[in-house]
Amino acid sequence: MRIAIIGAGPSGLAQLRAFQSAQQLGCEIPELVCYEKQSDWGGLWHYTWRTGLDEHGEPVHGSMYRYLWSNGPKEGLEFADYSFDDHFGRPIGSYPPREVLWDYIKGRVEKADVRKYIRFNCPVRQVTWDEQTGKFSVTSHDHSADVISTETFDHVIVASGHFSTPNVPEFEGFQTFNGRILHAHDFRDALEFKDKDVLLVGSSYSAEDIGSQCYKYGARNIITSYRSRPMGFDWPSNWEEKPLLLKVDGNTAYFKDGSSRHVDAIILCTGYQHHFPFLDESLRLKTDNRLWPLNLYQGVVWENNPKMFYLGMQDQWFTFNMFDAQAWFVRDVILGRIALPDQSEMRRHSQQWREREEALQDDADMIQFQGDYVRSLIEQTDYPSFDIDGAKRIFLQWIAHKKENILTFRDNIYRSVITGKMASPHHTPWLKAMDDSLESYLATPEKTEQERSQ
Ligand code: FAD
Ligand code: NA7
Repeated sequence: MRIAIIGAGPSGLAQLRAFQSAQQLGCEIPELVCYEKQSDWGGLWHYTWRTGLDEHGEPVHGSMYRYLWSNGPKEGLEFADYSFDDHFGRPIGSYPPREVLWDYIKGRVEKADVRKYIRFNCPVRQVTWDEQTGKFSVTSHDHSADVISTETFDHVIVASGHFSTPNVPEFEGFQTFNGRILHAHDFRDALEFKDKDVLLVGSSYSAEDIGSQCYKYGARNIITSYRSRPMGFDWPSNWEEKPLLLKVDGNTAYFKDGSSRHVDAIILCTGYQHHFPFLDESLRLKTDNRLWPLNLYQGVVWENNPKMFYLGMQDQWFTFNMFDAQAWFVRDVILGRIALPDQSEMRRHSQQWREREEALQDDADMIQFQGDYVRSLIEQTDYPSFDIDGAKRIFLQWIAHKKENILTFRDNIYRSVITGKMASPHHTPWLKAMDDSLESYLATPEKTEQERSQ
């Protein structure tokens, strides 16, 4: 049996680790081929300075930026089979920078020795299903050898992420705006906006975090413009929230409430599209960014052809641990340990989750919902069980800490639901921590003081 996994980000790596853990326990596993279009693993957590097209002319996958720190507590995403303490050998803060999380992701899969399954610089171009043979054809472009080839597989697992293809609306006057307009996907370095008046369109994670980066690195004024509702945090004096942008004229932006402001740059924090240009129409998931996309039984099995699976396609409160729960479930379906019901039962089951999703009122409901989903998956496999209610409580504390102060919430620490141990406060408050490197983050307070005096 041959399995194709598309993408070696946290989701694809969870799938490799899931199979390897079964093998470790003596199970014979199928042949695994993981296609990865980037030159290294870690998905979005593998930072790139590039924007637009990559070195091979492929659309750049990366949407992360310099100085990005985890926007949620690490205790909410910790792997149940590989704790932060296992990796770092000591407690660290609760909101580590990107490079630290990338290091953690890599630590588990290096230990599991699964890199050998990955073909890097190898984007998948096309996936088709042959009813006659009951197999998938996967065409990929190996840029290292510059060869396009097609191979057949019994199962395909799509783990290509959904925060890479930007949703880019246009507003009146953009054609003649006297400044830079970019989408969050192409944002890399907040220092570019030092001393500038920056307008961010959108009112979700990207607007909140890129705005905070711009504030931290010296933007003059920040305006965030919302379509549905304001974020409502207690912003610093040079940050204001406005209703939707109507148009720009020269360097003046006009808003729905009749007000206008001077702006030097516009960053569209308007979300991303689920985009699968490599999938045949019959296999293609179509959804917006939400907690329960339809047509995915248990959130992962493609109901129209249950030999195909998707990982990580939901909007995310839980991340790495949810991808693990999904990957273990998919593995067990493939290994024949979990039997799938017929299509009508799969649809009925998904519809029940969708109806529950549609009734969710607030963040607490959403966290509860996704926590219940993760639990329901874990109960069906041997993925190590963990205190999901504890993780949910940490998410609620996180929301409260953000409400208290959006610029200092990252200085809080939480107790791990995996080890039971408390995180350790970072040596420098987030607002003052300008260097986000792994080296600086892991330096002891004494050492950083010493370094500062040198
Ligand atoms: P990705 O990380 O997107 O990985 C998908 C992989 O598939 C990539 O390596 C890509 O190159 C590969 N791929 C895509 N298409 C192809 C193809 N055709 N052929 C071969 N390979 C392909 N989550 C958190 O938990 N905490 C955070 O602080 C956080 N911050 C975020 C900040 C930003 C700006 C963004 C955009 C997301 C953030 N996330 C955060 C959420 C993030 O989506 C997840 O943490 C995680 O990266 C999702 O993993 P994934 O493997 O599903 O997708
Ligand atoms: P999200 O969470 O999908 O949010 C997208 C935001 O963009 C949301 O506020 C939308 O408003 C807004 N939006 C979308 N289209 C428009 C238009 N046409 N006009 C105005 N506003 C619009 O994406 P993010 O990038 O913030 O976060 C995605 C991930 O990246 C997340 O996991 C983070 O960890 C990092 P709405 O509320 O729908 O009216």
